[in-house]
Amino acid sequence: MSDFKALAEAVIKGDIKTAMAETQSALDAGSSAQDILDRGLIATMDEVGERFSKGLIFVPQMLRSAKTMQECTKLLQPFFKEGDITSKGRVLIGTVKGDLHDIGKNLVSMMMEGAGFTITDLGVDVSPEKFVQKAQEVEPDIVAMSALLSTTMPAMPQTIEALQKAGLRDKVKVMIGGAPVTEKYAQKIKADSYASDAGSAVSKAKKLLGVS
Ligand code: B12
Repeated sequence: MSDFKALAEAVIKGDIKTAMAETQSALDAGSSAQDILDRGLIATMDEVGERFSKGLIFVPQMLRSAKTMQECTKLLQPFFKEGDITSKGRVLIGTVKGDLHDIGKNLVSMMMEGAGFTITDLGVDVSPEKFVQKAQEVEPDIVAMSALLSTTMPAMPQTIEALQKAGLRDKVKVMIGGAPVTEKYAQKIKADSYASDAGSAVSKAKKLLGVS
């Protein structure tokens, strides 16, 4: 992370102006958007999480760092577009009930949109009923769920069950992710796919739908 030290410090401090200027100057200096995202921003959010675990910072600081990261991400967004493409499929995405973390979910949406998927983003704290209701409306190819808390992960199988009860389970592929989620958990709850990051979410989504 050493190349992005000033950016990391600004994200940790929640200094939006400096962090955005550092992101822009890294782009101007030729760093790739992917590298800035992975080594500059996501790695720093891990550091923020560790500081929170150790009691060195609290929720307001974590929130400020999150806001700073999100503003920097907006500068990177144009670099993740794959060019002129027809829709590769429809994705309905949301952070599950009880969970307010949306940075990872937003990155997945952004990368998928850039790769040509049509995204309907339900936001955060999305109940199983809401997923079902919107799935009936937009008829997605993929229902994608994000969870960052071990306490909210059970909302994933609850949503899958709700899709099943509504007669939708055979019509959609279910994809899950988020820091505490694992491949093993995906298998256990009978999700169709799991991805550990936004880049592999795109390749796995393409694989699920058999598109390139
Ligand atoms: C920022 C943050 C917050 C912010 C969120 C702001 C926002 N708009 O998102 C705020 C301050 C609101 C917050 C609140 C809380 N948080 Co918090 N938070 C974090 C922090 C520091 C960073 C999360 C993040 O954005 N990471 C960066 C993104 C890019 O990574 P990501 O989300 O993992 O996403 C990537 C992959 O997982 C994957 N992915 C994600 N979603 C999906 C979905 C699909 C379909 C796929 C395929 C892939 C995928 O792709 C993404 C991109 O590569 C983490 C620490 C950490 N290291 O995760 C703690 C952390 C998640 N929080 C934690 C806790 C405890 C809380 C609170 C309970 C604190 C409190 N006492 O109030 C509350 C809960 C609020 C709630 N009900 O949700 C714990 C969770 C512990 C656990 N395992 O349950 C963590 C791990 C911190 C810690 N070390 O203790 N938090």
